[in-house]
Amino acid sequence: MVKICCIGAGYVGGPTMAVIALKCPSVEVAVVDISVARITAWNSDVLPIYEPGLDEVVKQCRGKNLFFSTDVEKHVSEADIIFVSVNTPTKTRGLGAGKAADLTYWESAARMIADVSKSDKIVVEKSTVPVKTAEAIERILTHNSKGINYQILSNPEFLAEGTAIQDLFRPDRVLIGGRETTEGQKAIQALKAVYAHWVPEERIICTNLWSAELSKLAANAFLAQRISSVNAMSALCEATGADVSQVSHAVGKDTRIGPKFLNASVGFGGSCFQKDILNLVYICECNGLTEVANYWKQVIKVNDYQKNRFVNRIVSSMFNTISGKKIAVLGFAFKKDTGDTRETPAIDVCNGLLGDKARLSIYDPEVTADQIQRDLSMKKFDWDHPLHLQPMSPTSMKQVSVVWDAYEAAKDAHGLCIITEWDEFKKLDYKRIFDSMQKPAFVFDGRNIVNAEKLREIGFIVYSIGKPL
Ligand code: UPG
Repeated sequence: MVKICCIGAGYVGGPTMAVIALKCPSVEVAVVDISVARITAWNSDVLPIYEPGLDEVVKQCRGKNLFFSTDVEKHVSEADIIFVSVNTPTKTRGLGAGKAADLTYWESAARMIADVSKSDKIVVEKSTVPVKTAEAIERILTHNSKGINYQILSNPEFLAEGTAIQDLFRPDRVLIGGRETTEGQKAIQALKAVYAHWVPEERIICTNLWSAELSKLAANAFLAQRISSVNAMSALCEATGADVSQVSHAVGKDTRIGPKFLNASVGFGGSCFQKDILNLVYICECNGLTEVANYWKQVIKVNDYQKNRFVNRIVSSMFNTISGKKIAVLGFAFKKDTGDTRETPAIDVCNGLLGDKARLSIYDPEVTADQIQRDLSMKKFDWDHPLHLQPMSPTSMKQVSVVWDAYEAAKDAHGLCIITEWDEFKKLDYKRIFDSMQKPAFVFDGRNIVNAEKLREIGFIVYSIGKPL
């Protein structure tokens, strides 16, 4: 029986291992983490992350061939294949601060593996890491190897939050990078055999280590670039009377471009895009490729511009002052079907509105009040794209309330802004909302999900992204 151990029970490690366990009954999978609270949650009825379909998968395998444990050393030493899925946040100080990935957790995982291993291991990079990380990891592992053979593979994750289980069941591709030696190729085949339980062979791409590492950063950079491109167009649409939905539909019909990731929005968020692009920028700079670095940096700058533009539009359309006015904020997560708020555009938008002294009433179906308060009081790290938006001071904390219902949020509000595209926001009773709001009642749709025409018939003044008024 092949034994797999995954270090890190987060958004990637948890769902990925659960699906491997489900699809490979002959493989024993242990997910380990030093956080007792997190492992306890994975072993309970309330999993630590919200992801459609995840509950069922975990229920089917937990206790059979899927285990969650804090006994990191035992499971690592017993495993044949070790996935490392620890987080790699952006460095906040020192060399490369604001751009480079902080590999502290990775390095300690590698040292621990080297300490406890007694047999040969395949170590798989699952979390996104800068190109050439495998080389450093290899050095740490083999430094004191006691004759143990380590093979490093890069197997980046392409799942998106909210659709993780579907993405894992039917991936566009699985990417496995390894050394071009006989042992390296053998390791690739061993991991390939795991995925081959459910992924068609032609979808499993095998490359060298550096291609696999870089492909992950490249894929995220290309996706984010599409959003920044369409968002840049949305500004031009607003200035000219073009409609960004019509433009992106027309552009996306060109099969060479395709329709995906062309939805204009208040801006992209999430733990990956910004971080990975910053990483790419840093790697380019380290290699003396200033123009290339600046090119990718611009993708992030346009994203910051889009968030600022949204705030400015709210302020200017509400007669240049929102001071003391109540604004309902619908949605706080970085996208629908997740409770994740990392890098969500909601943080910058809310801080921008608070900076202009608005009172906010925030509702998100999956984000807790605690989380929202924490996010809004967090200091945002400025690299060289300083936003005008400052974190909340204790006084502005008082300007925020978090409520558990969209109607409650909208009551007596002057304006309503939609930040996350939750399906339930499409189906709200907008007549009821209009009746409960101050007049004139404004709607700022940061996701283009409401039927603006219908809302205007009710009496709302509606602003969408990149659409004529
Ligand atoms: N977004 C838009 N317009 C679009 C598509 C997305 O504004 O047309 C926004 C979306 O709302 C979100 C952000 O872009 O704020 C990112 O969305 P998405 O890519 O769906 O979510 P993630 O879960 O962050 O997944 C990305 C990659 C995935 C990768 C992961 C971690 O899609 O392949 O594994 O990041 O690296």
